[in-house]
Amino acid sequence: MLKDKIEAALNSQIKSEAQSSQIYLAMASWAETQGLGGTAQFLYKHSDEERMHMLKLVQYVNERGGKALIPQLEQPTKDFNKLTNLFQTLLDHEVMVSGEINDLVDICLSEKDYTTHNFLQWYVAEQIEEEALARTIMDKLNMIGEDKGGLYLFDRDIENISITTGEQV
Ligand code: OFO
Repeated sequence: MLKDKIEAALNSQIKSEAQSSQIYLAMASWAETQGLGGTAQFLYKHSDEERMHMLKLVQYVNERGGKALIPQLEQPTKDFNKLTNLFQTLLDHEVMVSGEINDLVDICLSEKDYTTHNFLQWYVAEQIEEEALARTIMDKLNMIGEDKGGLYLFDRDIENISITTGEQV
């Protein structure tokens, strides 16, 4: 059985993962309208990935005798201006989520909930991957700058980057 404090913290993370999915969906849609088809596909996959993070939490809370709350979400920004802004926002967002996961781990330790602590290790590893991938993408974009040919190749190649491993497939 989950302690109330753990249940509340997990429910708050459910909202955060759902909001991440929504934000990346808005980014994907913006990229699609800019003719950045590869970037759009990458972000659609990223949005799905975040929904999966949310679902894992929903099912875990319910399995442990808690009640998962399906949250109301805020409308994400719809204009990202340019690719570097978009991916910087994504990187900042992932850094924030990593902080949330760390706080959750901390709560589990202070409440001596080692089962949830164990469950969260998957999220800890996932955040390392997602942050690293977002940093690699930002490095590439900073290198390309305003070069149109470079941006064309970036958009073509990003479609084949796997979100979970960050590897080219
Ligand atoms: Fe759920 O990993 Fe990104 O936010």
